[in-house]
Amino acid sequence: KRLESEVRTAVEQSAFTPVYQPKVDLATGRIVGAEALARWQLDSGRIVSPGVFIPVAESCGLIGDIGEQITRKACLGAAKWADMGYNDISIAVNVSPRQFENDDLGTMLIDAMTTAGLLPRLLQLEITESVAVTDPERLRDVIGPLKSMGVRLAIDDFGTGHSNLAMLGRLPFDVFKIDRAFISSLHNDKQAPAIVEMILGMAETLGMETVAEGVETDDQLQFLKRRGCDQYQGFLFSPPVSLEKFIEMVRRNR
Ligand code: G
Ligand code: G
Ligand code: NA
Repeated sequence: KRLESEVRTAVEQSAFTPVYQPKVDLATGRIVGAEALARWQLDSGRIVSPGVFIPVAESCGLIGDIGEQITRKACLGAAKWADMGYNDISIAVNVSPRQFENDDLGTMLIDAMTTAGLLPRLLQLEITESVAVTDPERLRDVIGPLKSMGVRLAIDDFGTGHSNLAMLGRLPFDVFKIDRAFISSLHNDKQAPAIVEMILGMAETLGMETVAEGVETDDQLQFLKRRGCDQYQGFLFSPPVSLEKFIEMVRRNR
């Protein structure tokens, strides 16, 4: 209860801000995007991680407000680097399943883009498999208008849910993000390499882009490169960083 009221106050103070984790093209080593990850900045300067506040925000109905703050700030961040000439670097925001219960989600996302002056093709939405599986019609209604503007759609934590090939082919996804659990087991679990290869094969069949999450070692990187994965993110390249640090990283990467 105490935490809930603190989150409520933080929402009013707009204390939630994004940090940016680079996504890197495996073939070229170039930064091609970033994922915006929410952080709660306390008055003391201390940073609270989403593992603490996202579950609370989801249960007390504040996840939409936090999602909106992160999305608006992240769109402004991406519009800033696009204006600096890095206009091929995308921004991905996480959309919680609970946000789909709000009829204004689509309107908010479009407003966040247009207010920031961000090109729709630079915005990517990361959605977990569960939304797609439980209510594909709802997903299509909300996402359809955005998709036709050029916004791209990614399935997050792919491989952990229950979607099947037939369903995936019919849904408007552009990107698979391969769950971190498969990447971290690549070299100490017999099944993980086969599962990752299967996901990459499926993506190729469906014409989807692939992103590996949580890449921490060079062995993992080399495996993914040999198997034709498109992009990766993870501590091996960089943890999530501030907007200033991200732009500096891009500058050095070019
Ligand atoms: O950044 P970190 O690894 O601590 O994030 C932990 C979890 O919180 C991740 O699974 C991530 O998807 C989730 N998360 C981070 N930022 C956001 C956000 O802006 N919205 C939602 N819905 N989830 C987020
Ligand atoms: O599920 P999602 O992709 O939103 O999760 C992002 C979370 O994963 C963030 O909290 C981020 O800090 C964390 N993360 C990013 N890279 C790595 C990594 O290489 N290893 C681990 N263990 N966590 C990572
Ligand atoms: Na994500």
